[in-house]
Amino acid sequence: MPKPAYILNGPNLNMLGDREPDIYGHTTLADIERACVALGEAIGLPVAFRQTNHEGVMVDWIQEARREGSALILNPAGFSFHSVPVLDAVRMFGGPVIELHISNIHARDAQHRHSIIAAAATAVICGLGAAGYPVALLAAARLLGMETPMLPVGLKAAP
Ligand code: DHK
Repeated sequence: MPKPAYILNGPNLNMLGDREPDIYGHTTLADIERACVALGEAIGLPVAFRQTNHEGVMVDWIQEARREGSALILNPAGFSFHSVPVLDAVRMFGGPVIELHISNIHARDAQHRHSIIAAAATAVICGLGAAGYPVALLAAARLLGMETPMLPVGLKAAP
């Protein structure tokens, strides 16, 4: 069994379902966690799923993921646009990093358009809503060299 994929969520994502549903939808973070844990069990990649509103906690968890995890799927939320500490922690990770946003940040207002974290990510997924999470998990498994029957065999996730 590989080390877990860490799926880490930044500020205000605990409010999913309630929060600006026209942008973020009605799915809660608990719904997303359940779906990811079930998918992880199905494909043989355990999942550690967490959310924090605190920058230092996020840095601690990314460092933990570096020691104890295999891949990092990160929705940095509001940290995306200014957090050098989160960026530095991501740069140290060493394994595949998928940055994830529920909304299409490129189509948002100026404040939500440019993620500084993206420069350190292996891949970025945005605009798929809650479905972006299982897509990211499958992509992480593929980047780890695992066989994921839900993704066509032969299509690589990297060059
Ligand atoms: C979530 C947030 O909280 C925003 O700060 C980001 C991201 C977008 C999302 O789409 O998941 O801009």
